Amino acid sequence: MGDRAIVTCAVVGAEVTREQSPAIPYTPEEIARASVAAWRAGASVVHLHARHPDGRPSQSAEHFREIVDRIRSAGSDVVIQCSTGGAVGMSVDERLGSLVAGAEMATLNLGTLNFGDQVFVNSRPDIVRIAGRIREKGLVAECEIYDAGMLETLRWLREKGHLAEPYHLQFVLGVPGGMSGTERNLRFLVEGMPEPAHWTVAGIGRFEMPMAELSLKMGGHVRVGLEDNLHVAKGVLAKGNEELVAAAVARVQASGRSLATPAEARAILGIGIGKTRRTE
Ligand code: KMH
Ligand code: ZN
Repeated sequence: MGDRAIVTCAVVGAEVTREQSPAIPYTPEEIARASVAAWRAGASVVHLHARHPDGRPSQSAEHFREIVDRIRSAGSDVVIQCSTGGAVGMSVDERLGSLVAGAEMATLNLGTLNFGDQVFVNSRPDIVRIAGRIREKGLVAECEIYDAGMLETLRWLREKGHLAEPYHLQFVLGVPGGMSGTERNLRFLVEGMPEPAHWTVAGIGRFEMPMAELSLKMGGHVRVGLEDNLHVAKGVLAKGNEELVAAAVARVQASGRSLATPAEARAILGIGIGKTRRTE
């Protein structure tokens, strides 16, 4: 399955608003519909955040439960990954609300960084606590890495036994305050992984598609979606997540690799049928 490429769609995030793009989904129904559209376009994993109906970020279990149930009721077998990052300023307790029944993966942010004009706080005790909860719930962790020092935290977590197998890395490049989306940075990070792991890249804003192309060339996977980038071309808003997924799928095809189905993504990422426990 070495040539299979996983496309993840980050459908909404916590920051982007409908004032910036009318395509941003807010309600659980809209987020589920956007997720199913992304899956139909070729995404095998969806990265989920939730919102209150007025657009404010939410990590409420009730919202996540409704999104997950609606995705499954629509007949989609997409891999469901829930954010434990939430939004800047949320407490760890609040952030952990997303780990509901039906989630298969969860993000684990490996450090504190400036996030635009704000600070996204992930102290080492916070990370250990979130990693513990992900492990308890039988979910597969995706470690979010925004800066080189976070690879040292990854190494430390592994040495101390805080991070269970399987885990998977995501390099998030282009957040103002983190490493930028350059070839040099991605190669440096991939070479610095403590041991071989599956990895993917989320290029933020204009870095989205160049990083997707580079990742595909280097053997990595790809994340796109409105959480990371609103545009399909300079000054042209995407009509929906599915347009960004379609652009990523075209790049997978152009790279000579094949698109992983959700079942293949589960096999690659070590998400076992029946292994992921119900969480409530
Ligand atoms: N909203 C960002 C502050 C994650 O999903 O785990 C954090 C974030 C990362 O989006
Ligand atoms: Zn996110």
